[in-house]
Amino acid sequence: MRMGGTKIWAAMWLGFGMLVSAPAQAVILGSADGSGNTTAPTDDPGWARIGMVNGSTGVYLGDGYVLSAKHVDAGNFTLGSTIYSLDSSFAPQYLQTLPGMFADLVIFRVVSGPSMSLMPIYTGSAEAGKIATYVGFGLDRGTEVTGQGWLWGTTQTERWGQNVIDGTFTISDSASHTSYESLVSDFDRVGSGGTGLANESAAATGDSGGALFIKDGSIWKLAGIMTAVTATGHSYYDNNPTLPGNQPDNLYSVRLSDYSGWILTTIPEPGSWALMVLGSGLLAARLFRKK
Ligand SMILES: [Ca+2]
Ligand SMILES: [Ca+2]
Repeated sequence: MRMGGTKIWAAMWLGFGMLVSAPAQAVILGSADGSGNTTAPTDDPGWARIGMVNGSTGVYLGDGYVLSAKHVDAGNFTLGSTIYSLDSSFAPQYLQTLPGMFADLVIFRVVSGPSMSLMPIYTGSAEAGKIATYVGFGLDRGTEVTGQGWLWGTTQTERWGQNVIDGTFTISDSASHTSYESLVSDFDRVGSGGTGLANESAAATGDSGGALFIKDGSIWKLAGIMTAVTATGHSYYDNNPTLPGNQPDNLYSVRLSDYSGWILTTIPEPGSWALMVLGSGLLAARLFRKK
């Protein structure tokens, strides 16, 4: 764990003001006592690919490559009970989205990474309305704030939760040189007339770099990397008790469909990904023409 992590966060995220001001963490559950979902779900999107890096989360893509958030950055990667060393022969890769601006993503490689099939990346544009399964190693749920939600706890656990993808949002902050498209999920209340899913979830510190999976037909794909939440220290389904109704906190994840071309070309010898590279190359070309 690097002590600088917190500082980097503050510098990067305070600039987002009211909308996006804090890092994402362990998945916070809005149901029951919040301590569940610490083993793979029955329909497993990739539980065993989720590990820890620099005190936060990363996703093992296969072939030794790990995808995480830029503000988490590269480091030794713990997957299961094994610590895999950062491979210094492969420079960590970052994606410039505009001149001097970067997506909150990093790809790095570890030494002797486990053999695992390459994780498919979602390349479509129909994320909105789909149910996402989120997996991360962030802080656990803490003390309840009556009628609003929960404070964050102090321990970290791998946990999964779900939420509907409400839409997209452009995150842009010149102070942190960050600009990228995100997928947004709000933290709806579970029960008591709320519309939250049974496993409705938010995220907390330490979930940054964690996975947003969606099922595309019968295939689980990685569609997002958790990066930011509305506010630090709590997950609220109603962050404004003086206004009628619920004003939920949001969770933001990098929208990988916009950057799949970069991911697939950054990883050498993609082999089974060859066909996908062709398709996403077109996407990347379109993206650059727009700028
Ligand atoms: Ca929701
Ligand atoms: Ca309210």
